[in-house]
Amino acid sequence: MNKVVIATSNKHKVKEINTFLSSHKMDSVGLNEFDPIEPPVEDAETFLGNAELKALYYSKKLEMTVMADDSGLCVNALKGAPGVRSSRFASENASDEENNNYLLEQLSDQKDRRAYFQCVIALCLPEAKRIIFFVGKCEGVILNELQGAKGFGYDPLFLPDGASKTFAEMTSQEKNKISHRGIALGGVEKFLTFQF
Ligand code: ITT
Repeated sequence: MNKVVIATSNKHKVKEINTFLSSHKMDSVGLNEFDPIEPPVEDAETFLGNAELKALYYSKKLEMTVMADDSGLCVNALKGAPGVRSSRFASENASDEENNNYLLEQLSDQKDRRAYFQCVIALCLPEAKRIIFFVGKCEGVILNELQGAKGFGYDPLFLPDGASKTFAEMTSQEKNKISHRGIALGGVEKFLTFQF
């Protein structure tokens, strides 16, 4: 297997994926090592649809094996929102801080704080004309206030089941052990290191 392109423009995802791949001795390259590519419009209604469109888009442009991640937070009391709209929950170009504050507002009178993160990784193998999906889910609760300064997105509000600290209080290694992304990456690793 040649190098895998990590096809995301989110530097926090790159960090988590690189942490995982380097500790599993797998070779990867980021989009920053190529001429700039305009990101695709993510207009699918599911994580799987968006992961697929990103993987196909970058694999066509680069003609290499490409891995794309689509992920987000699904909150029970909000009927699964923000879901695929996680990065633009408060508004189209919202910051993480605005999204977190908006989420707290939406949940201000809610007793049910259960939520989960979902991740779909699409691996596109151009030479085999195949696309393979890997999924990961992490369940937990949304806290009443931000806790921790690491990570990104909704990490400071998310306390995973069985953990004593939020994702934003964990190192990338700690987060990868239990996170939606870490679980999906475990599937990618098993697949890529399988001896055909
Ligand atoms: P790419 O499409 O280029 O990969 P993106 O940031 O737009 O980058 P997504 O469309 O998958 O990626 O949106 C992911 C959003 O979901 C992200 O901005 C966060 O708000 C949230 N999210 C996903 N995984 C997360 C995690 O591990 N921790 C916290 N928030 C996360």
